[in-house]
Amino acid sequence: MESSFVYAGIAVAVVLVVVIATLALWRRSGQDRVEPLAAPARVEAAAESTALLEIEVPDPAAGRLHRLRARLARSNTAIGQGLFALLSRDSIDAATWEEVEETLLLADLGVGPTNEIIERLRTALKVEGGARSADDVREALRSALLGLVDPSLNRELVTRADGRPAVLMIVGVNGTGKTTTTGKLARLLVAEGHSVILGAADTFRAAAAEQLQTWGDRVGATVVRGPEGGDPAAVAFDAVSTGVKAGADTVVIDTAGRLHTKAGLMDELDKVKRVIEKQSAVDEVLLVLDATTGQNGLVQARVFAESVNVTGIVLTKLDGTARGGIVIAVQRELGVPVKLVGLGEGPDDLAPFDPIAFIDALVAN
Ligand SMILES: Nc1nc2c(ncn2[C@@H]2O[C@H](COP(=O)(O)OP(=O)(O)OP(=O)(O)O)[C@@H](O)[C@H]2O)c(=O)[nH]1
Ligand SMILES: [Mg+2]
Repeated sequence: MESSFVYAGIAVAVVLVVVIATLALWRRSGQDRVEPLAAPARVEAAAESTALLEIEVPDPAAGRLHRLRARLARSNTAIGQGLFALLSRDSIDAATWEEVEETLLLADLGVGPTNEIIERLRTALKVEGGARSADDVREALRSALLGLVDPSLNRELVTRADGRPAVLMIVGVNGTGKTTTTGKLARLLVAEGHSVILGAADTFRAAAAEQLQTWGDRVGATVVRGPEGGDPAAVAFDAVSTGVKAGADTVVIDTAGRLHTKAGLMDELDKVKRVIEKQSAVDEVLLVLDATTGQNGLVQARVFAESVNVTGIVLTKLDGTARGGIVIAVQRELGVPVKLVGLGEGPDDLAPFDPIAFIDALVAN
């Protein structure tokens, strides 16, 4: 009898211990669920970094065009001055015309435009008693070049749309300056009062999203990223829906320039575009070309134009070449206008392309 009391006591004690232990464990795990330790640390870190990060105010577009004109002129003096010297000779003989042709070809104008310019110059400078003033020569050169660069083309970028963000895709082969252009463009848009979302759809390279994040942080533009090696179309889609939810003005999508194969890259760009189009039109596809690559850039342009509907060209590194003729050649090749030009590595070294300022810089004294 007595021993059964002892057994019952032990049983009650065991049950009590088990119940208490279970309760204690449940409370602890409950706390873990409600208060993940990392969260407050992350919030603090974010607050700290926001406080440290000073948002920059980029230069307005108008001011920078004026500032960059000098640089544009510098990079192109070789063409302008070379032609001017040739055409100012006392007599322009066949050998001189050949030199003119060579100068134009070396400036990456391409064969067709070169022949056209020579025709125009021959007509404009024909005889007139041999008296060609410096102004006559400059004016003939200016109007021949201006005719080819076609000032009548619409170069306006679509950066706002009705009731949704405008969507811009930045495409091109690796190293041409896509990410840099995306960052500079974000600054240009912020300077004009747009709210901007950036999409890091180059998931091919580890550092790509980080590079874009740095640009975004500097001007306070949200950057939508995905996992490395993830689906670029999914990142682009997320960026656009983030833009829609936030009521942003413009979404700019940076894409990869390098894949295992060229066909793979074109398929991917096509897919990115189609996936975006499930929720929004794509307003601009801007092809980024490196001006220093000359004729090679034209080959690239042709390949891209066959795969995606290119709406504008961004010609980067115009500061690093005396071959500004690519502006004319690439427009001719694609029938698509140059809309922006890159004139340096500085954050505000991107300018809307102004054909008249460009040609004036080319033939300036
Ligand atoms: N001088 C000069 N350099 C430029 C210009 N635009 C871009 N660059 C430089 O070109 C290099 C490549 O630029 P990125 O923007 O990384 O090129 P990307 O096309 O994104 O390259 P991938 O992501 O590898 O395909 C960088 O060192 C830029 O600073 C320009 O207008 N002038
Ligand atoms: Mg890039």
